[in-house]
Amino acid sequence: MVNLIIDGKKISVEENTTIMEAAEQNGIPIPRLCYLKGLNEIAACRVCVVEMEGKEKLITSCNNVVEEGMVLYTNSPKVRRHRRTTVELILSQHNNQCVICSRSGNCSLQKVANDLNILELPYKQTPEKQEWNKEFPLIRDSSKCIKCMRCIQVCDKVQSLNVWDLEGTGSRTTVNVSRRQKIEEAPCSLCGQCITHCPVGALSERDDTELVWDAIADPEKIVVVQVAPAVRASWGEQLGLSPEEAKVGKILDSLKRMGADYVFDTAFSADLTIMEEASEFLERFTAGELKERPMFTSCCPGWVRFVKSQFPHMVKDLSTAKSPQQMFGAVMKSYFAESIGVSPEKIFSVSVMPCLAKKSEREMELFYGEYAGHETDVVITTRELVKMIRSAHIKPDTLEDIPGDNPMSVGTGAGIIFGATGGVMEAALRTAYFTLKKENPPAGTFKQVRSTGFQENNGIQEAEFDIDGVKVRTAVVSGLGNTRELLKKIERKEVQYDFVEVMACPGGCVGGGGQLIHDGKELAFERGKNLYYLDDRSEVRCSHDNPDIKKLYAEYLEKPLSHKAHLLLHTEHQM
Ligand code: HC1
Ligand code: SF4
Repeated sequence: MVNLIIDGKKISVEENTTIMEAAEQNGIPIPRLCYLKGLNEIAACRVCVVEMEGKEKLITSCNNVVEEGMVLYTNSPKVRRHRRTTVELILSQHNNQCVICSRSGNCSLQKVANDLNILELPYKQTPEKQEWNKEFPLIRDSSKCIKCMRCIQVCDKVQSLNVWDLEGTGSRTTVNVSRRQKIEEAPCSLCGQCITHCPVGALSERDDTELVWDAIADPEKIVVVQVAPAVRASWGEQLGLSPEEAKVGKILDSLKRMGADYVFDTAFSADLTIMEEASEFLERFTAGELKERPMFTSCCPGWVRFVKSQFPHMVKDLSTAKSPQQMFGAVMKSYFAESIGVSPEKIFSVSVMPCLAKKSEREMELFYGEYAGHETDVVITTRELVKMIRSAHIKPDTLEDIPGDNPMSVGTGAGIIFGATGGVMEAALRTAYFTLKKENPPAGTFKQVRSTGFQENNGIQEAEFDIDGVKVRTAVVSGLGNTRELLKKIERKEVQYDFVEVMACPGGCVGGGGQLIHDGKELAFERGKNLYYLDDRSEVRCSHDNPDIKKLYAEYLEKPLSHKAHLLLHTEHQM
C-alpha cells in the first residue's frame, strides 16, 4: 500500500493507482475531459492537473501514479488558476452555442466550465469549420471538437477501424477522417461508439425526427412504429424513470400520444428472425455447408458493414435472414397492410433503434407484388426518441404500459434478449433445440453463451452443446476489434464453430451508438442484465411459441424458408 495526503486527507491506496483514482476512491473527484479508463489516459486536455508539494510544475492526475509520502492539492489557487486558463483556451476553439447543441445539458465541457464559474471568454474565438456530408448518418461538427482523442482511441483500440486520425501539426492539429478520406469512403461501420464516447457535441447522429413529425402530420400516411429490444433498457435514463418503471409499453404509449397510428415491439420480429435463421442454420448445418466456415448472424448492420469492408470473402457466410428491423418493415408493408385493408404505399414505417447503422440499413429495398420501395422509412435513435418525448411535453410519469397493436402484439423473452450480446444465439438455440427434440429446453440450458464482460476472453464466449446427439459449436462476440481477432482465428483454422453471433457494439445493442450518453460510464452490461431479467419473467420464452408468429405463418407465410418467406424476409447481402 502507498500512503499519501490529498487535500489534507491521509489516505492509503494500492501501488500503481493513478492520482485521479486514488482521489476518487477517497471521495475527491478531479475534473477531466479526455480521460477514459483503459482507453484514453494521455492527459490531452490537462484539466485534471493537481499540485504536488515540493514541485514547481503541476502534474496531470490521470496518468501519474501515487508515490509514498506525496502531498497533493486538487483545488489549490494555483490549480484553479491553471485549470481555468486551460478550459478558457479550450473554449476559445470551441463553438460555444450550447443552446442549440445536441449535447446541451449533457456535456462535460459545459459542466467543467460551469463548475469553474467561467462567465466570460477572455480569448479570441477561433473554432474551426470543416465540410461534412449532412446526408451521412454520422455527423461531425469540427467546430465543437476539443481534440480529446477519444473518438480516435475507441475506433482504433475497441473497433479496430481507424476511421479517425490526427491531422496537421502544432496549434493546427485537428481530428478528421483518416487518410484524407471522405466519411462515406472510410470503412465506418456506423457503430456510433465515437458519439457515445465524445465528451461534447462534436459527433452525433443525423437528426431524422422532423421526418417522423411530418409523417404524423400527413393525413395520407399511416404511421407505424416499431421499438427495438435494447431501447427499453436505456430510454428512461434521462427521463427520471428507473429500469423497473421504464417499460416498453410506456414507449408505445408515448408514440401513440405523439400521433403514431400503430405501435409495435421489435421483439415480435426478432422472434420471426429466429424462426427463419434457426431453420436456415439447421438446413445449412445438416447439408454439411458449415464444415469450412460457420454461419454468421446478420442482424447487426454495423457488423454487416464491417464484414463487407474488411472480410468481403466472408459475406457469403452471413445468414440470409434480414434483421428484425427489416423483417418488421416488410411484414408491415405486406401482411399488416393487407390486414387493415390499405396499400403498402400508405404505410410509413418508423423504427426506434439504439443504433446508427440501422439508419443506413433502412436503405435496403423491398420489391413485393406491385410494391417497390423501402421496408423501413425512417430510423430514429433512442436519443432522438427522448427528444421527441420532450418536445411533445409528455410527462414520463404519466405514461401507461400499453400493449403493442394487433396482429403483432406479442414478443417473447427470446426476442427481448436480442438486445444483449449472446441473445440472438441463445434465442436461436432454444428454437433449434425444439426443432430437433420436439420439446422446449429447460430454462438456462444455453446460458453459457451469455457474455460475462466485454474484456473477458477478448469478448468471445465459446460454447458447445449436444442437442439430441447433434454437436453444435458456437461463439458469440461483441466489439469489432474482438471480431477481427476471432475472424482471423477462424481463417487460420485455429478455431472451428458452426454458428457465430456478432454484434458490433461492445455488449451488443444495449451499448449501441444511439443509446443515451453517460460520459465516462460503460453501461452495456448493466442494461443487458435488465433484458435477461425481463426474459426470465416473460410468459413465453421461445420464439416458436409466440402465438402471433404462429398466426403469421398459418395465415400468410406458410412456414419458415417458404417461397414467400424468402421473398419478404431474406436477402443476398449486396456488396
Ligand atoms: Fe438491435 Fe436487433 S437486437 S440489431 O441491436 O436484431 O438496433 O435492440 O432492434 O433489427 O430485435 C438494434 C436492438 C434490434 C434488429 C432486434
Ligand atoms: Fe447497431 Fe446493435 Fe450492431 Fe451496435 S450492435 S451497430 S447498436 S445493431
